[in-house]
Amino acid sequence: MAGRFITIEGSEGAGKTTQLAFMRDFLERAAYPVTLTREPGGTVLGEKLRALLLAQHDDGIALTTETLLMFAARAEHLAQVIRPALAAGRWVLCDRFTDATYAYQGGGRGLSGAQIALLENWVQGDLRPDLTLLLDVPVEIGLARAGRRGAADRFEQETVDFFERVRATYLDRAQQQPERYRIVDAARPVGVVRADVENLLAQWLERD
Ligand code: T5A
Repeated sequence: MAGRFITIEGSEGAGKTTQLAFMRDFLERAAYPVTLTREPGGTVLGEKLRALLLAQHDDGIALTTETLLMFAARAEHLAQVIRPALAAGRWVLCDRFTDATYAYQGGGRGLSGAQIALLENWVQGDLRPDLTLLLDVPVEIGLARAGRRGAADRFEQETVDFFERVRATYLDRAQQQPERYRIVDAARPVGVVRADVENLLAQWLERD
């Protein structure tokens, strides 16, 4: 039986990595085989591309280059990790995926959705996540959380307006695709968010 592909999204400091670890524990307790991974990254080459994407560059990175590097990392991730795991019946939990490209390179930086869709169709074929959890948090709360972690990467140095556009794009996509998306209010304490996420997963498993 083919596995399931679940992604988690949200702007900076929403708590994706924290909740993903709880989701893995929840699914493993229910005896599902889980592969936990992230984007950009998840493979040896992808992690190198991630380092390039998050680092500061004196001359910046052109938007086309940034987008193609995200999809290059994604193509490798799909080939090396995601497709083999799904084919083996594993449940893939991925920290960000192509919705992040729509939110950051699209909403944040202004690349058209049509151009992103071209790359999405080329790189992914018809593969899309089965379920996407959007951890929604006001920008200032998320940035304050991320800021407590240490030096800001290239994306974290963007303006509040940029992250407002990222958040609005995520919410818009979630409203347009209610079958795939679940929105979680991630401004609440970790344990409360965790309980919500686990309830949503349990409901989704029942109807799956
Ligand atoms: N990107 C990515 C693109 O531009 N395009 C793309 O296509 C893709 C795939 C790296 C960057 O790449 C960009 C977007 C990103 O800027 P990333 O590493 O996933 O991607 O990005 P970050 O959002 O920077 O990851 P963070 O680690 O900041 O955020 P998380 O994972 O959402 O948050 P987490 O769990 O690490 O928590 C952050 C801090 O908050 C605390 C945690 O303990 C931690 O200290 N925390 C809470 N505190 C209070 N209440 C809660 N409910 C909390 N939940 C967590």
